[in-house]
Amino acid sequence: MIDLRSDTVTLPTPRMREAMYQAELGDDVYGEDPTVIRLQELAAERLGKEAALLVTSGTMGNLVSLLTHCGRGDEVILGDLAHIFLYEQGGASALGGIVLHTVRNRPDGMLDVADIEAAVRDDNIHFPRSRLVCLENTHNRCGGAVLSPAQMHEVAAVAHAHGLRVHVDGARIFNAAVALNVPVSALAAEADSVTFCLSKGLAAPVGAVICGSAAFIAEARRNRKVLGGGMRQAGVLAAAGIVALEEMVDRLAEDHAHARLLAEGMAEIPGLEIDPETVRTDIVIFELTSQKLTPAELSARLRAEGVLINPTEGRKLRAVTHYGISRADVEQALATLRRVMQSAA
Ligand code: TLP
Repeated sequence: MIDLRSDTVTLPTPRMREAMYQAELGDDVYGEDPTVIRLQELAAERLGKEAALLVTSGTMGNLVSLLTHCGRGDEVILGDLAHIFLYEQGGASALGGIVLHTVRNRPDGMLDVADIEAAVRDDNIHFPRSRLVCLENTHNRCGGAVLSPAQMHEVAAVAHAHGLRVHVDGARIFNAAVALNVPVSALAAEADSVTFCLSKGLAAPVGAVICGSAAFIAEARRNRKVLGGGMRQAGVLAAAGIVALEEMVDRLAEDHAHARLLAEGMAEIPGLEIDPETVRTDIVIFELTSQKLTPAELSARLRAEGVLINPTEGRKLRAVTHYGISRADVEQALATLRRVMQSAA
């Protein structure tokens, strides 16, 4: 199977498995797991923050961050295509009583600062209190779109001017840094908190890390615990995370090149539409313009031929390249797509 459903399907590298086997362990709820401590220090250093906290998933990282920034009835301003809004069960509202106030997401993943300013509430007894602005970098539903340090600055400046904090869902922030050729700390500089995932393109089996000030992380640790996310000998997981940060960041450029190749090939196939120029990282969202079959049917036919690509919304499908996908896999996936589309024509 050529599995292009997500970069979450990556398996740990041999070096990760070895590091997991060798990992020095302790009870992390007591703060005594040396490998977790090492991962958290490394993550904080890479992101340019004071402290960091290992959590089980990107979803938990975002939820813990929102619970830490906001009280019940407080409001978060975020894009209407944000993962936090679309794909996290509204957890911040369900569990934290937090109000999600969406503004339009531009196709390039950016939010208009005028929309953010218009969404900020005045001090009025009738209104929820605006507390936080969330950005997503790279942006999943916007096809892996990348926000530059200047764009992050633009949003952070407006948020901070109104006394709001900024959280970055940086599930794939290392992809953004590699695509832009900037240090990841440049993308995190003005954020009050950032979550990034170890278990996507970086190929670790489990985990995400929240980075922020020491005071913020101390409070986040309490919120992680109440959600049941206090892990004990988590160093077995953190060991793979350390390898992910030390060895798997630079190679993301390969995934980006493969995604571009895939998009260029798709652009040549009648019945499919994509502008390869918009593909900057590992995510390729393309449109099935042929009415001869539905995205679900195309996905099923591809599966029967050994290629996994999931529909997203409307007539769109998403393919994601990763550590488990070679250039030959991309070529084979394209040949299969061409054949399936031709037989449907
Ligand atoms: N995204 C997954 C699915 O949930 C759609 C994927 O396959 O892309 N933020 C962003 C931007 C994400 O793309 C994801 C995962 C998360 C947060 C949540 O991470 P996990 O899956 O670790 O909870």
